[in-house]
Amino acid sequence: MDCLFCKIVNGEIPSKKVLENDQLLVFHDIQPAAPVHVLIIPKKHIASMNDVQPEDLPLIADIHQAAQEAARELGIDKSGFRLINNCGRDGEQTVHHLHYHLLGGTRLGALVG
Ligand code: IU
Repeated sequence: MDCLFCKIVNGEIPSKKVLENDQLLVFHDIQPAAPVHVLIIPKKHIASMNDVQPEDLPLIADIHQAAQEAARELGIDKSGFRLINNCGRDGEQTVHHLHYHLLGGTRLGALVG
């Protein structure tokens, strides 16, 4: 499959890894939008949040746990962070392999409100 993040999972494309287990990979975004910007991805190819099936839901819980662990590892757990999923065209999703952006290291500003 011609998926960039599957190639990162397979090691065909190198990445700067933060955490890895059997199900998930956390690595630094190549174009950081904040002082800390990593991506949390399932190793399983799921195209977008719209494609998450009921049997994938444990993975979504694992992603939240990985976000906590990565935040601790990267020293942003106390100051706080933002976890974002972009889905589909209007969500500006550019890589069609489910991923969550973990951003922090500065005051990020309000998105709403
Ligand atoms: P998006 O949510 O699909 O818009 O985010 C894709 C992200 O993947 C974006 O922040 C890119 O900088 C990032 N990325 C990457 O880390 N490595 C790559 O080789 C490519 C994109 I292409």
